[in-house]
Amino acid sequence: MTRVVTLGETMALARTTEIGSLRHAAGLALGIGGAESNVAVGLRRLGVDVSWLGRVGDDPLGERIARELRAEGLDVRAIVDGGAPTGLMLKERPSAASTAVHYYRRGSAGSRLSPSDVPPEWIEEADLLHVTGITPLLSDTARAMVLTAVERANGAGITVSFDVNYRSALASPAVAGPILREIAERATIVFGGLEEFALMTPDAAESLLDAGVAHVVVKRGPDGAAVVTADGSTEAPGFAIDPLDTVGAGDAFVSGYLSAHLDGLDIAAALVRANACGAMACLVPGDWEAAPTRRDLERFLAGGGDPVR
Ligand code: KDG
Repeated sequence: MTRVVTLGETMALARTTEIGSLRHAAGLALGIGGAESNVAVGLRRLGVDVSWLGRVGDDPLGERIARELRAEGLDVRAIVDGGAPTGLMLKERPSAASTAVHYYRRGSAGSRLSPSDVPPEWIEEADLLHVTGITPLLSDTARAMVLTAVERANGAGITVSFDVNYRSALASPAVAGPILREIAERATIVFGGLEEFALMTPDAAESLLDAGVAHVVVKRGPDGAAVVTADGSTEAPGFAIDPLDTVGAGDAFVSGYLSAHLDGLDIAAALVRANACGAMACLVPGDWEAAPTRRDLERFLAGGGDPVR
């Protein structure tokens, strides 16, 4: 049975293959990326059955997204939209220490997602719905779809996971704050960085708990993470690594946390798994490619940087 369902825009992703501005880059590597599908792949690699729903253009990039996600073992509901292209994201590393992302997604197929795209019972039959704050900022119909999905999950008593994932290129803080807050208040588990929580409300942890959120998970990047629940706060440090590409680390963290939650682990153990997944995602270029399997994870947690023979 599908345990987790998630929905949102996945784009083609072209990244420069060397350090240096896109102005001069000679080479681009083509892949795919989308916060929700990144989480879906991360969960699948950890052994969770996942279904992903999105819209892609009637073009080779859309086919690539569907093929790639299917190859990862997801149940893929890719609606082919003949009226709009697959969105594109370009990623450059202007210097060894910086990454910049450029979106070509306005009017994309993914931004045309709407409530009627979500099949009957698809959410109601799952254990957990995962959504992010990216898709609701793409368009009015995409926002309506996310809200409808969350309401359906609430109605069926399904756990709702929400990663705030604020993208300033999509909406100003003043516009995004209330939209993200509306979803957060209906979620069971909310993930975000401190600034993202501040965007929704100054006393986010307290007021979200009052609204019924069970886990407020604060991601602190290299410094680890903390979880606030009605019973108090639990913290865990990050893992010391030499990061190569931090984009997608938050999604891997979410996969680790949710898989541990579904496994019934306690919060302290879930945080260790989440932090390890986040750290591992930074070791390889690409937004999701380095998401670990259970075996990778065990080796990493055992401290294994040794060659595999
Ligand atoms: O979390 C990583 C994402 O940023 C990336 O894969 C693409 O969904 C994406 C976005 O909107 O930035």
